[in-house]
Amino acid sequence: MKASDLPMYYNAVNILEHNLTSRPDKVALHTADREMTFRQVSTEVNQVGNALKKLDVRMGETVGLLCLDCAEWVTSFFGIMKIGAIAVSMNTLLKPQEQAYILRDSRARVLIVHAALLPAIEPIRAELGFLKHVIVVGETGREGDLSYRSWIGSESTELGVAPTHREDFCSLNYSSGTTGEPKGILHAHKDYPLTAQLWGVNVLGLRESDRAFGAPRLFFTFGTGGVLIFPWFVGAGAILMAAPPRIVTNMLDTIHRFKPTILYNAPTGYAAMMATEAFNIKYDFSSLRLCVSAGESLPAPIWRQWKEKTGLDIIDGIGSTENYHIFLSNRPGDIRAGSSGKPFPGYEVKIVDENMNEVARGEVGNLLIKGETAALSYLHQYDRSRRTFLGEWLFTGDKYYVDEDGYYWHAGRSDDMLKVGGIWVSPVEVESTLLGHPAVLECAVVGQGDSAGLIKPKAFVVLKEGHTGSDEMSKQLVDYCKEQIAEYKRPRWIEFVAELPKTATGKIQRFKLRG
Ligand code: 3UK
Repeated sequence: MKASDLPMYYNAVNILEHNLTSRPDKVALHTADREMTFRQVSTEVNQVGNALKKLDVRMGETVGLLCLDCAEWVTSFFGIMKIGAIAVSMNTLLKPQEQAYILRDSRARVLIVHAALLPAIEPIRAELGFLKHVIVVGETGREGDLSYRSWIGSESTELGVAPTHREDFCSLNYSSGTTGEPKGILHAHKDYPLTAQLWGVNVLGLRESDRAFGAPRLFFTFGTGGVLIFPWFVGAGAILMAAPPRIVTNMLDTIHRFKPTILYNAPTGYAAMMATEAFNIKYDFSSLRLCVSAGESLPAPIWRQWKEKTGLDIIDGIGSTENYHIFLSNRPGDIRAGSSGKPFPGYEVKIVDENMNEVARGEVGNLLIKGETAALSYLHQYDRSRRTFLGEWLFTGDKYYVDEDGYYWHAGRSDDMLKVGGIWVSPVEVESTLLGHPAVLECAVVGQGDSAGLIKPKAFVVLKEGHTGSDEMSKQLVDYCKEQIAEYKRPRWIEFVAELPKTATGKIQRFKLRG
């Protein structure tokens, strides 16, 4: 499928509405408080769209969406898209000042916010000159704010779709950079069906009978695509959970109750489930047929332990907000544990050196990708855009190499790679080795200068329950690494910590650990 296969005037609300002819009464959304059919969702989407128009929201304008993963996130998102506006999918875990940056940068005039998240907005409202209307999902806190239910209550359930061009923008996500302000990334209507077809259908093999569930939240494109867009593209169901996925029993309870067939998570999420006593006995996993991991590389030991305990394969694929979703992936029936799999039709990839020349097979270099779903730039960030969006190619910032069989292996971020004794060491490889040790729950390896000022690997380790950090344990771990990988790659220091710093989306923030 190519972008040019879509009608020139296309609106991604089609991903919801194509279901109205074939399966209007099928349950489209399963949530703890309500179930909605495709018809019911569509009716409410129309009401949201009409209500937004009454607030004078026009094509091309942004609407902030700061909501837990509940039905209102979905109806708002599609309502915004359907009238040709741009949904700003806001990260629910950010602090007020970060939300203020996003609302200012995106210039949202209307904000739809969940009552539970009002505390992140209240302290900054006075600073937000552009923000005129606040719609609250739940009880309103303040005079002048509108409550979502009464806001849409008297609106017509009929709404024509805006004549958007397939290349018009429909969503804006802010990607938590490792340093600096978050980067606003605009995606177009075309990116939704394309990613759904290219990876969701062609690689993952989604079908109508599936039900998707995951820890990645709807504000993150890994979650929006995986849990909502791709399932609806094929008429499958979506399971939403408003409760925080970092509490692992929330995940387990939801799997048990709603019986998903597809599960999305980051590697740390899979590790957390497995660290729960008898998780696969106490909770019913029998509905699952496939699991997906992304966000960071999935170490082979986690892949193997999960397979052993659940019998399920995890499909690891690398994606990014810049590309909307996964562009390099393992696939059912063709998995190499620990790798990111292989390229698939729709995306080209290449690995280049500092001079943009392709490196030899087996050598580590910078991963570039080319495909029709890449964003065009970062909003208001000219310099960073020019370093990332290189014409047809997207500079991912990831280091990769290809093995003899054509599988791609992540070797850290451009800025995470370590030169130790003049030789590249991938912190990811050291981490993945340590994770093979039975006492290690999680770990992160960063570069630290030694007494001579030379960079060496240092490991921060979270131990599993029942193990304690000690000199003896450090020695055991280092010896273990020496056994498993080249000796120069071993960590020179081990620090035991209770937890690792992570981004809102669950990625370990190695930069915070660098000395
Ligand atoms: C890293 C991975 C190794 C990599 C994402 C799937 O993570 C997503 O988007 P972000 O913009 O981050 C992108 C960066 O994260 N990464 C992601 N997946 C993997 N590294 N193996 C992986 N499987 O550094 C990449 O450049 O937050 C993932 C779908 C949609 C997404 N937005």
